[in-house]
Amino acid sequence: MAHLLSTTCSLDVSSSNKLHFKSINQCSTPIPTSFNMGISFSPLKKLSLQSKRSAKYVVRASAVSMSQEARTQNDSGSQQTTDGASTRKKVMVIGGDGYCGWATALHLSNKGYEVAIVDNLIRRLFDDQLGLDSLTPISSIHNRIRRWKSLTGKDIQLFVGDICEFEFLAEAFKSFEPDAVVHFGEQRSAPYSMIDRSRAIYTQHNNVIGTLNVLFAIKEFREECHLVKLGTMGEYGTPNIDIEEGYITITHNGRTDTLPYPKQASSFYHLSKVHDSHNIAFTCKAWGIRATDLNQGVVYGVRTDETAMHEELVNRLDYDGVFGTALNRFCVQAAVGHPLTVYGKGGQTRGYLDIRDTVQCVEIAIANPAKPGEFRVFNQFTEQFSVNELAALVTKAGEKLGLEVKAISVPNPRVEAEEHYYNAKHTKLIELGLQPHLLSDSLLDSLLNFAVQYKDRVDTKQIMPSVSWKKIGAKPKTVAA
Ligand code: NAD
Ligand code: USQ
Repeated sequence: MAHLLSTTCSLDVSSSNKLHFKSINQCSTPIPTSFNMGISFSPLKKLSLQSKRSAKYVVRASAVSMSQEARTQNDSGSQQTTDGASTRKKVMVIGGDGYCGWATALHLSNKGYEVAIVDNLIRRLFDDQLGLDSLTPISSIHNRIRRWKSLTGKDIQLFVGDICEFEFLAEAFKSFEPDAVVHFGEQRSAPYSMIDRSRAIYTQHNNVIGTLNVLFAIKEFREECHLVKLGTMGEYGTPNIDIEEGYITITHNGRTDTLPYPKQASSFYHLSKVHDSHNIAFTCKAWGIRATDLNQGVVYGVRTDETAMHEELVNRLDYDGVFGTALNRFCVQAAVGHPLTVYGKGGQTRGYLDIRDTVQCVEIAIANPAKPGEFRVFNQFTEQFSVNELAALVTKAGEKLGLEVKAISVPNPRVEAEEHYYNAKHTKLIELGLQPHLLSDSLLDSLLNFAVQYKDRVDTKQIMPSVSWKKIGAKPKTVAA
């Protein structure tokens, strides 16, 4: 049986890809000098095998009672009970150790929500397996949470485990009793899902089964719980018509209906999100689940009010060719004097948003829940840019800081349209009160300065893209460190 992992746990994985939690203050993840990623690789299997073998997991909820909590002035996480009393809304953040999830967990905690993080820490293991690292040094999840408590007096509960294991998730649900679940806990890199067959299968299994388990957990244990699911703008692809928010009204042979907007995803990762959306929509209809699918664009930035409070709260920033996303990569490339890597013609246009808006959008979705049975879709981005436009903006900002920046076109490792129409609607979150942080010169300056601050940590070998959409095969991809 899978269990909830306490801060005093001891976890051992006896294989070449080792993950040890030796003590509460020390998390060591030895990187093998070389390994065959395919044959030995199955993060899912390894973690579940581990949970069956080990008797060291214990259940430990670390919440303190409300009276012990230091409340902040900006509390917005409370709700009225039927007898008029005020209680704090409980939000479970699945994937709360990741890039979007960590920033969101702290933001919600700061706003007065009672927060629990659920995460199996697999993202940290991917880095070790591929020999990658965040630009910023990130503390262990335990130290992060302890630091947050010492700075604010606020507790965040931690459940370490895999949501693909229903027993684990069920225990976490029964123990925490969430009013809302924010689900970030997926394998989220398109290139990772295109490395080889085992990564493709892992991605779809992890994402689709994990989400199905969340839906079953809500049905079984918390019927009223609002699911806020992170989807992606990439579910829509790049159609030659305007992209609507989730649904489109079509008249065909004289009859009219409002239907889910057509999906044309372009990686096994993006396809997993499409399947998630269908499963969620179906369970809203069949079981009355209330859900919001946040079709998020590409996120950039690293600082939020909360993560800026202490170096142990600093968020991860990926710049490598597998997990790094466009604008974050370009800023790091500019900082180290690497040419900006525009794939192909650079006309690829996507929706983008500042990570400060990710946390704001999630808060807005939680504060304005979907109705029972409603499958609500919001397009979560604030501006759209082509890759060439991003490169031009970073070049200009870099020159202002005295950096010599140039962009090059590299052969596109992906299969995607490089010149296309793109006009995606994104009004629903604005209508609910989103106040966007738009990409500005000052923001680019600060992002670039941030990248410069950590540039000694950059491994320039990780910058060029290494995963080809066309060359993916069943054969396990071998990587030597
Ligand atoms: P991330 O990889 O940094 O974080 C994901 C977290 O989920 C990790 O901490 C990982 O350990 C955890 N996780 C994965 N599978 C799990 C499982 N089975 N059980 C428990 N925990 C699990 O990713 P991110 O950039 O924070 O993205 C979060 C979500 O937002 C993803 O669903 C992604 O698809 C979506 N999204 C991200 C972006 C972006 O630009 N980063 C843009 C659009 C949508
Ligand atoms: N690109 C370049 N050069 C680079 C990196 C990317 O030209 O160095 C191009 C890509 O080819 C693509 C575009 O920039 O056309 C965006 O790529 P990306 O790597 O920034 O983003 P993507 O792979 O789409 O994935 C990211 C997140 C994913 C999320 C998605 C939102 O990793 O979790 O779902 O953004 S969206 O793009 O809207 O689907």
